[in-house]
Amino acid sequence: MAGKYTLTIIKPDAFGAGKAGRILAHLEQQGFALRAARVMRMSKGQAGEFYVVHRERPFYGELVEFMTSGPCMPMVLERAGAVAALREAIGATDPAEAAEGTVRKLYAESKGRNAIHASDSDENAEREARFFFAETDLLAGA
Ligand code: 3AN
Repeated sequence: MAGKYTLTIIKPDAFGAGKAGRILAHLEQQGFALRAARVMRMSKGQAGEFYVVHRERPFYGELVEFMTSGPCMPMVLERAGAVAALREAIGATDPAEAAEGTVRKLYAESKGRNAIHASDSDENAEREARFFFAETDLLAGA
């Protein structure tokens, strides 16, 4: 996986507002290819485990509540230098600080309801892709 792939999630705010197609089109225009996708509503247990690195942070409970509040859309995307390229394409965590033309500037509401997740390292991209997808899903997209 290293280098070419990253994991993104269109979060419940953006998915529920019907922005998933526009966000995917935006990313495809920036050279990302869709390799795996699903639509699901995360359980509290799944969201808690996915964000376990944040469990000591004051917003952890709010984050788990939000991520389980409706359907979301995890996807594996492929591009050269995928992790760094997607972090740049989504913009800063707080949409008020996100650069013009980034997904969060265009589609996010707030620091908590910020439209999209993107892995922050190759190691986490691999862990997160395997969290949502089976080996056969990943091979099918390769
Ligand atoms: P990013 O998503 O840009 O990597 P992180 O890793 O600092 O940001 O935070 C993970 C997630 O936690 C964010 N996407 C956001 O949904 C949520 N979050 C971060 N900071 C806050 C905050 N101050 N209040 C509420 N939610 C937050």
